[in-house]
Amino acid sequence: TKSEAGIVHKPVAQEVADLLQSLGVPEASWHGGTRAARSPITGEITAHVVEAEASAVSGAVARSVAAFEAWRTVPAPRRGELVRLLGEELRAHKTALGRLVTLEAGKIVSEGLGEVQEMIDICDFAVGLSRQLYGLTIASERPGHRMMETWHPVGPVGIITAFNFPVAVWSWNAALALVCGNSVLWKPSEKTPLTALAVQALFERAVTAFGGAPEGLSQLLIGGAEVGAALTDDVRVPVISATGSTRMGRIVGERVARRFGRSILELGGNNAAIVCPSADLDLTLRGIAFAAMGTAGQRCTSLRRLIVNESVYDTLVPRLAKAYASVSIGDPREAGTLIGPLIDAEAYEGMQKALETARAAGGRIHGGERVRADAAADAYYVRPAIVELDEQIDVVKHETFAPILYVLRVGGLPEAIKLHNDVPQGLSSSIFTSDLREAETFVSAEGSDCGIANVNIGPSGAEIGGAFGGEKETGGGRESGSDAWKAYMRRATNTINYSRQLPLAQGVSFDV
Ligand code: UN1
Repeated sequence: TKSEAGIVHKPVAQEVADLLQSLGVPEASWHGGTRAARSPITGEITAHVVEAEASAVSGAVARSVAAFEAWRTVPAPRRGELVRLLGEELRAHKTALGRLVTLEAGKIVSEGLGEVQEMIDICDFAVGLSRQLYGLTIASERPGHRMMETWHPVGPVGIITAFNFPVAVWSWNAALALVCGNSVLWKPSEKTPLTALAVQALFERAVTAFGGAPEGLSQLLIGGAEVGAALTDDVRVPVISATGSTRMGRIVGERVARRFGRSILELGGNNAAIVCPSADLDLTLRGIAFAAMGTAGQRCTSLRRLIVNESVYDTLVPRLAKAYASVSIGDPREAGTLIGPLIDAEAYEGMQKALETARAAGGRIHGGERVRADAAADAYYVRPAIVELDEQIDVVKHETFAPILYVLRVGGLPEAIKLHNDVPQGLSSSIFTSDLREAETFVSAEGSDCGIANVNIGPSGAEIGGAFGGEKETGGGRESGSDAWKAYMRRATNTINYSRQLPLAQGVSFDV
């Protein structure tokens, strides 16, 4: 197909097939199956993937338990070596896997590559971590006693991921879980099975380079909600990490809690930026543009609410509207494109519905219309939308997974922070200011109530080194860096008596 820029692209389905082959994905897994895989670039079907039945989950979990029982005895630094080799495979296949992310999720080329880079980064992090699974030594109140804290592998970890980061989210969980001594079971989004198959193939290559690992150490479960439910309900899976909508997370969280499992939930965000009078407006504009329009507004960290001080509103918002009007929307394979397609028709309809609601409530809308419908009837490209509102109406409090930026005008910082925190979600946030007092207030206990709070950068595009996740309806989970690894292990407190006496704690006497 010939693009607007005159570049001739291979047909999407052909390129997908070539990439799957080059990544070593067995053709039997994506040819002749029951689940159609699509590309949002054209909306066309690219492959037919073989699915797992919900009834197959139990057997997969049994294999995962067996793999865990062997893997947990492998020294952690040696486990790290497998993850290092996975990182090597990802480095070697970065271009191909990044391209597949572009074809299957619709990300622009640099973001597809960036997602694979994020996987490489977490592998590096996990390799270092494999020698740093530190516990504490604790002073005992009893003579001749020592207390310590030991971190042990916990068991199979279930990983449920979303379409928008079809491969990176698995890696944040899997790289940590594996060095922590666990096995993993992955249920990818129904919208992105092909990238999952590719990652599984790369994992298998790493296992071969490693000299073999327990069978079933990392398994892929492609299927619908029933497969996710079977995984979620299985008592042999002590940890379920789920990324996606709050609606999904509420179901998963409740089901896991019912059997006293642990869940790591990474759910909806409704991320805001506050723009203060002293903000560097050039930088602010660029920060907002990437965070709000990048990835076509389909990151959980995407900027959705802009809270602008009245003194800069009339300078900033028209400039922003201009940037929105001229941003390049199109085929994400093309070099100049910044905004690729929405994932599907449902995403498009959700966006239009939110815009209609905002319009009816008096919102002033810039952009938001469908574009390129003639070039690709089954693909959904939109111009990102700005919606100026007088107050934070109900629709603003919901996460619409599309590029809509609601803009609100405020007086001082206290009013801005109040509005900022007045939504059910609590993932990411940011403030643009050159005033130290404002910046520090925003990141203080009285400031942003989110898991991520940034100064002079937008809310999206976090590095892997920090713990990633958020509060309230975002679910409270933390993945990736810092000490997020602790959620993938069980903690044992050990008291060791090296004396010949048996003193009891709290001075209790019990002489028999
Ligand atoms: C997501 O959208 O699910 O901070 C994760 C970011 C990325 C991760 C987004 N590192 O935007």
